[in-house]
Amino acid sequence: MTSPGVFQHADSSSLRSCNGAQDARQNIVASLIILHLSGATKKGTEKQATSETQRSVQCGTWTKHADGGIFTSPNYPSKYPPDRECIYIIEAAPRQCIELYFDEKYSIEPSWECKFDHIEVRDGPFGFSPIIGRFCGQQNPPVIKSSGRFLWIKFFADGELESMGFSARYNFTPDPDFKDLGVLKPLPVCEFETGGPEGIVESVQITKEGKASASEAVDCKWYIRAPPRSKIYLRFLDYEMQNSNECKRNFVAVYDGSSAVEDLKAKFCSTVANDVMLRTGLGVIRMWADEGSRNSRFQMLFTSFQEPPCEGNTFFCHSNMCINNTLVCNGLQNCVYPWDENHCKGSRRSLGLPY
Ligand SMILES: [Ca+2]
Ligand SMILES: [Ca+2]
Repeated sequence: MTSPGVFQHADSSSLRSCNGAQDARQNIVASLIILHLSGATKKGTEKQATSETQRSVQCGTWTKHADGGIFTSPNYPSKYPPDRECIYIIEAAPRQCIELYFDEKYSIEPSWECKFDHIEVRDGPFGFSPIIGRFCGQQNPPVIKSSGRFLWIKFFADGELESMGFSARYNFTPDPDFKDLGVLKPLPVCEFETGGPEGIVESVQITKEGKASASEAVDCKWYIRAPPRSKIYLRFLDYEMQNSNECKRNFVAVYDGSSAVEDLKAKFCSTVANDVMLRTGLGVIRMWADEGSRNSRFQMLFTSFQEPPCEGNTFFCHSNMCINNTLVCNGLQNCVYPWDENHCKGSRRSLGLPY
């Protein structure tokens, strides 16, 4: 199976769902997120791409195109520069998959198992998602199909010997896992805003606040804003997915800093969900549930905290958290360990008092 310059770990089972989905190719809105501007382009904007190529020097900037198209290695079709690592993430709309083609002129410094320059493609949104293949040399990679809504692509160039690079084209196809469900109906708008020293976000808000009926598929987001200079700690009080381990049908995701895919911090769809410590003061909780998963539920306590040294009106959690004094002995565990609820003598009024 392995030919020189094409070092593949293709797991056919993980790619099963998008095979045979070539029919009914639709022009679906989705986005390409590029961690590196060099050579980034899309259909019909090649001139703009040239100026982008000249302007950007290092990897690390995100950009998004709503209508898809193509992207290339830096300076393509001229030689790519040395010492580059560029991450591209392609995101399809719900119930769509991605097809990726490397069908233009292609050349990447060849090496044994592509240990030097290479393209690495993974089936998901992360650098730890299942690997589809690693490619280098003169032979174009094969057509690549995602099993879900994301592909993660890394282009790596080491310090010496450069080549022409690649130009990749992508489009979207319906996910056959959902073919019996037909076209996804437009989802109801479902967003919540909250904040303060603590609070609870929970799935029952969806129907209680009239965002969706109990039989509609939902894609809901809760935006949690901490006070200035604070970060957010999230603790699950309740969590159960109706269709456990079927992440395409139901999940709860946590984003840290924005609701963009690059800020995705954790995604839960199995039988357990872990507490999450955010690095920023903006947390986004997202719940996706299809029509047959509306019994999926979660309840989450958020606590805003500052880093020590703790100021006057805050309580030291004995971990790296200072929480608002009002959260001591309030009946909810706000600290990672229940220091704020110890020695309370069963009374909220013991706040600050010695026994
Ligand atoms: Ca090289
Ligand atoms: Ca508490």
